[in-house]
Amino acid sequence: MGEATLKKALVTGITGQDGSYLTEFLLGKGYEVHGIIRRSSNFNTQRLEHIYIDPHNSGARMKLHYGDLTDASVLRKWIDSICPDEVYNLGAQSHVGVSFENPDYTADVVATGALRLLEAVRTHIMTTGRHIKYYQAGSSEMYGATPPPQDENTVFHPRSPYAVSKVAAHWYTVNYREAYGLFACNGILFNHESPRRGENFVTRKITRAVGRIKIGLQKKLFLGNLKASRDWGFAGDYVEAMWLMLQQENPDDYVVATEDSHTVEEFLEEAFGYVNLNWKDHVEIDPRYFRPAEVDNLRGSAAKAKEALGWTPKVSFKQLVAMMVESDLERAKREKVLADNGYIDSHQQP
Ligand code: NDP
Ligand code: GDR
Repeated sequence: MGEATLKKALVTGITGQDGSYLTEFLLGKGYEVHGIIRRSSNFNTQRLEHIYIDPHNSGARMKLHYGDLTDASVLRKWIDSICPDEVYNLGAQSHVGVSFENPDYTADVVATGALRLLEAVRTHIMTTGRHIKYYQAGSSEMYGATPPPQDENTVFHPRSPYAVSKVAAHWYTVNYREAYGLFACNGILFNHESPRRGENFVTRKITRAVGRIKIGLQKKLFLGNLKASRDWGFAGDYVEAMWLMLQQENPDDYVVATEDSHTVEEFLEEAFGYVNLNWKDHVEIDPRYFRPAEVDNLRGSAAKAKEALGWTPKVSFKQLVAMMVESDLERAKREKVLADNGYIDSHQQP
């Protein structure tokens, strides 16, 4: 494919779990991928290292630009100078628990951030006459207190500042589609995990601990509510659904889920059981991790995505847990070598 014909995607949140899988996927499809990254005092591009090619190399098809969803002018600048064909808005303060502690910031990034990006896309289209397709990273958290199964017609009842902000971003997206004819889609994605999942989300927190406990680097794991149920899928499967939404003839909203749900306790059993440990010997409840309002039960119905997009999840719950435990076991083994040789403090828990 010649350079002139490369499709261009702009991804916010490229340094996150989904950003890294989506970038791999889009590069595989022949796209040039532009990502917006935040300035940080430490490098925050670890999840992209394996696909990074120095931009001085003419073969580099992933390009990173500094920006922030709280800064409208920089979003407009990158949309106008990159001229993407597709924009994926994955950037977010994505931790539900943290959103209770930083509600104002969460709303600024998640809700108003989406609005800023939609405005940048709209004004670019208006002034250039070009086409841009927009994907909004919606969440099953928007359903909150509404019982399962949840699909595209289920009433939203958000239970955290994060979820309320995602509902606002959802409706901004619908509004820009209806008001301005934007090709804008909401993916309502249920929880999806991977070995690249942030370490303070419950699945990864558990599998990190399983690896470290098995290898003798840690004894206890402190958790909050074990009774909540989640519909957990594999992030690598879910990014394909994002792309598929933007390849349809018309823009629409889709639930993406496995349709299978498990409690945190069941995740513990599966993860500790995988390495022949009993979670009850290691887990302690710390009320610090309870949330002011909890989402008890999420299980999606992805019939529409299956029918219209031809999408199906490939990785089962058991396979997902095994993938994450195996990866974190290997990581713990490497940490053990460093700890035994005095390079890191083995008592320092992640
Ligand atoms: P992560 O938390 O792993 O990644 C979030 C990304 O957003 C990171 O790249 C982060 O940058 C970036 N970011 C944070 N704040 C800002 C900001 N102010 N400006 C620009 N970028 C910012 O999330 P996931 O990859 O798991 O999720 C991707 C998206 O999908 C999020 O919007 C999330 O809310 C949503 N979602 C996720 C689900 C899941 O189960 N994973 C389910 C449903 C929706 P940095 O690396 O610098 O922190
Ligand atoms: P969630 O994911 O809130 O569903 O949001 P998380 O893994 O944080 O919590 C899942 C459930 O586990 C319970 N829990 C704990 N959670 C954390 N983080 N830490 C703990 O120690 C702990 N103990 C118990 C929680 O109370 C909750 O019930 C994720 C994020 O990726 C969002 O961005 C995304 O929108 C939704 O999934 C779908």
